[in-house]
Amino acid sequence: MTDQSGDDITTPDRSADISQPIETLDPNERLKAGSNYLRGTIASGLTEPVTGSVVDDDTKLMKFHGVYQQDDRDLRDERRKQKLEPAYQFMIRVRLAGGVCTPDQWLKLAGLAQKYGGSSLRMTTRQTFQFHGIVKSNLKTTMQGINDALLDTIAACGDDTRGIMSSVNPHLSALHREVYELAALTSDHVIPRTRAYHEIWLDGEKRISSEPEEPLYGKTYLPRKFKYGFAIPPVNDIDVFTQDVGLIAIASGETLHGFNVTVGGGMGRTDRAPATYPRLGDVIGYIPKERVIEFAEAVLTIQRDYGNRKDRARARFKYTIDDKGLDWFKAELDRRQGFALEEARPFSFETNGDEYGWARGSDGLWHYTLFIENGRVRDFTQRQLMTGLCEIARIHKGEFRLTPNQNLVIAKVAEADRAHIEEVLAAHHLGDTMERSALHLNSMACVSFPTCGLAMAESERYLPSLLDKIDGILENHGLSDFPITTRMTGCPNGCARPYVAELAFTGRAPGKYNMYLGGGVYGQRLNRLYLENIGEERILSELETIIGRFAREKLEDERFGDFVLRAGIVREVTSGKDFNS
Ligand code: SRM
Ligand code: SF4
Repeated sequence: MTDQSGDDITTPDRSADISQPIETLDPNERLKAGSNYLRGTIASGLTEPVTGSVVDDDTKLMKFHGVYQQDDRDLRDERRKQKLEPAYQFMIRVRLAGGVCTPDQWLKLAGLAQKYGGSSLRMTTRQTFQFHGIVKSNLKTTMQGINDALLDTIAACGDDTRGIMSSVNPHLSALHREVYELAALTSDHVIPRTRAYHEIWLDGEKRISSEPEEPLYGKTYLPRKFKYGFAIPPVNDIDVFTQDVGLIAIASGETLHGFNVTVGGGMGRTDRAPATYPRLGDVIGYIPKERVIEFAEAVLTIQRDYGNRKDRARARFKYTIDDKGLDWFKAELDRRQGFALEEARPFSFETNGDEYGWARGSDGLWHYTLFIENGRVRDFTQRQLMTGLCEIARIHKGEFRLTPNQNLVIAKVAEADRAHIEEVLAAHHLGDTMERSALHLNSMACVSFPTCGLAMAESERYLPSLLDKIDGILENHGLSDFPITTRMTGCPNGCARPYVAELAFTGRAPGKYNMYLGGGVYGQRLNRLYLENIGEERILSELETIIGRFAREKLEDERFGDFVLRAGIVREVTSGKDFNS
């Protein structure tokens, strides 16, 4: 079999351990192998005027370039009735390791959103920006605008290494800077090398070279998405145990020594498919900081070579770990990286939430963490988030950091500039967001309707009103403003990392959710399914009873997630496989 460039694709290059003929693998493997390193027919499809969409194969390849084809689901039925094609549009996800951007980049991205993306930017649970609603004719211009902001969207989606996360809170310091820089370096090292991105989106020249185009990935890239995250104890804001690969900083004060490493985390699952489950990563050892890149590359190549390429539902790294076993994995890792892991060092986490308001860093600069409900930046009637944050970007001399909880840190503010920032926050009622209850401040919802093609129930547009009602229950039981980590997703895929929340809801059908209880407050424990497929009335009546008991029986300082286990309301989940039992 040959691809568009005439090369043999029967055996993917560099994937030495894939012995099966490609015909026996998942069709996506054939697509990748035959795509001429992610080019497909994307370039010509963009100029096809008859439809607002691109052909199916190209929608899959575009993901590797950070672009998703979607349609406005609010308009689906109406357009179907009118015999029109769906209202096709595209989502673009920026690659922003560690969520750091400059005020100038903020202004450029906001400008693009205002022009092409419905005047809205979405900050994601992995610390980056998404544009929604970009029509095909504006796609290339928007991608070029992102490039003008000195950013790209390479590997923001697709079967490759996704956006790399890095802890933000509580106090930015030299340690945070060093860890962030390692995260950014790792991201640059593990993204695809194909020139396709530059050729298609930036009109880059086609270069003829005898060098392999994808020395790390080969033609078939990875079996599935692959996620790294760097955490800095005591804050587990990135939910390190949910990452395919986690690195937990081990430091003395501001001096970084290295990282404990975790493997095999992940949230995605499918309802009624017991072979799929969320799993927490295992801490397998320690590496000195100088070894991060070697480690990151070695893990990636193991998944490249041994990940399941026949069944996409079981293609994530967590299943490779469970199927092959941790001992096998560790031996293979040592062999590939050429050094043995050291024994893991002691560490402890206290929270996975954000600390709001002003905090002073070790260098004397100030950082303001602003609550942005579900990461949505636009002008609301009460609060002009888009306008206000752009005004801040115009006067701000430091940087912005997007948090893993969908919030924003206005970082590195000099003492002398604080008052000015506060004035702008007040003028646009942005600080008012901090007056939300602890329940809101500890919540996250995924995007879901109207853009997500996989959504089964509302999430971002619904969670705030549900939280108001739960706040009412807390108040009735004398627990006003009690923090409960609450997360909602519109389907079981887990984009807001619901399976580690104290209280979680995942969409089953319009207005219906599975309800989960018992996650840990620093992301250390999976929760358990409590009730399936229930609507708001039942959710509230169940919570009325459980929160009532919690108010009466809770121990001093006991958190809700711990209480539901102690009280026997749900059984503790002991492993990913146990999640479905
Ligand atoms: Fe996600 C697919 C949104 C973080 C697990 N995710 C999607 C898609 C692209 C739907 C699709 O495939 O058509 C969603 C686009 C919705 C839209 O309209 O924007 C989507 N995921 C998001 C974001 C934007 C949610 C948010 O509200 O912020 C997050 C973007 C992160 C980023 O910047 O890269 C997002 N997704 C996550 C996370 C959380 C994380 O990584 O920390 C997870 C769970 C962790 C994990 O990967 O296990 C996650 N998304 C999924 C899955 C399930 C994967 C699996 O193992 O089964 C899918 C579906 C898939 O890949 O087939 C998915
Ligand atoms: Fe879409 Fe489901 Fe992810 Fe929500 S959890 S954004 S509904 S894929």
